[in-house]
Amino acid sequence: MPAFTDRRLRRRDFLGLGAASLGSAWLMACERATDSILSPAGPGDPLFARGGGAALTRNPLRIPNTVSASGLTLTAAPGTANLGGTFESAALMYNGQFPGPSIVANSGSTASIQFVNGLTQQSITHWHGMMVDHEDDGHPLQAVNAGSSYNYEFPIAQRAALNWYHPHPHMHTGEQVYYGLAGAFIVRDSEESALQLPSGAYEVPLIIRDASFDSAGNLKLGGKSSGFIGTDPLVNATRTPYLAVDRAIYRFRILNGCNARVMRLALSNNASFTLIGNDGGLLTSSSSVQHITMAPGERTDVLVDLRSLVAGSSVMLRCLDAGWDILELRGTGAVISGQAMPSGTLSSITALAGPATPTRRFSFDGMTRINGLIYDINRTDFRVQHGVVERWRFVTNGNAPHPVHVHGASFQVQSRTGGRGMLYPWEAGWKDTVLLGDRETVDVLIRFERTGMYVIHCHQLAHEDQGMMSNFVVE
Ligand SMILES: [Cu+2]
Repeated sequence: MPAFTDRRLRRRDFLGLGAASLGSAWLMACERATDSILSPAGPGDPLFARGGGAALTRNPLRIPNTVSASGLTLTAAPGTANLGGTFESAALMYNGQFPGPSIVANSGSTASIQFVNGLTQQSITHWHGMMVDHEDDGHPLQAVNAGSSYNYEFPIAQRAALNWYHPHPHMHTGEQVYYGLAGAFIVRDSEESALQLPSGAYEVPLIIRDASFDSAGNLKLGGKSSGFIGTDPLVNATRTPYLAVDRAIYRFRILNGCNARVMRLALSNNASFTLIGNDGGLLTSSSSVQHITMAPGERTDVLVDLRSLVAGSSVMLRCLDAGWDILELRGTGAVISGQAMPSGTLSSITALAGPATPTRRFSFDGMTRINGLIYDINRTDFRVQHGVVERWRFVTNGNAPHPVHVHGASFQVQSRTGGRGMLYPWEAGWKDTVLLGDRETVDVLIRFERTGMYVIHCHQLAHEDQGMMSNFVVE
């Protein structure tokens, strides 16, 4: 068993003065929140009153600010989040922001991040999609108590991609993510920058998720074992958002940040997305897709050509399955020149060569088990040799969707039989999360380069919290 305590000890050293230096605000919030992980957000305050049936007023899309991965302190704590316009909610936030700040790092650099747990329960941060050693992965065993902290330091040793960060304490991931703890972790490299993709105001992260609200407008988490399905969409924690867009090509970095909902995204004018990347970064070439299915945890990288969108016209980003207009793209009419859609090869991806028959089989059973076992944080369920390509087969006996997520390595999806019976363009290249539907069998090839304990789990967060997770050791 690797040693976990080292970094927490260093953290406690920090914490001795850390609790004081954090100021009294979150500590007071913690004290108030005796029955809940949330501090009360003043539901009696008229500010929070929300009349039903009000005309739909759209709010400017919130764009999280960016921070460096070097020397970052990331504090999770209760607070009050503005959800656009007059919408406010009690929330859990990283550095007082919902979503958390977008962490940006170059491939080849080093991340040094101090996580401070200002919640009232255990937490730890997982860097979803980041290829890091065990100690930096945010394994549930590394969860730190309220008021404690954890030091991360790891090399950014991977290609450009949109990754993300969120809590990973056993049995509490769902509620902590739901109430606001999530943010983008963007890795850049020279291969990507050479493509001169839209940047600055024309590269927009979209963390899309669902939510429900109580009568005071506060986030409300209902449902348990079957998973949470919310009544409304949130994009970057903005309710009914719009984005003012120029006559330009936009690069949208999309994350499905829902606890359980699978989304099928499309544009209201029936235009296509130009798909250029997914979980693990750029695809080998772009492709036009009219809709994209994304399960919780999955990412896509798309270009949308809005060069003909005149002032006063709008295009809606929609979720077809929910029947939602998620985001209004509202034309300013300003013409931007000098952009071009990429053509030809975006990136070269070496196909993994591995066995034709499964090395291992994982059955995602019901809402709580993998291969018949409920997660035991102290149990190692299997061992994998590093540097060896294995074929993993994912099956289910029902209760899908089960978005299967593996820590410690990316994989390449080989096949889907049964159910939808096919692979989609956004499932090419490198993935770390793949959607397993009812009656489906999905095969992936995977190779681990780092040793240590990691987890495989369902990213339907109620399933994960109820035990649909498994420890394995790469040796
Ligand atoms: Cu599941």
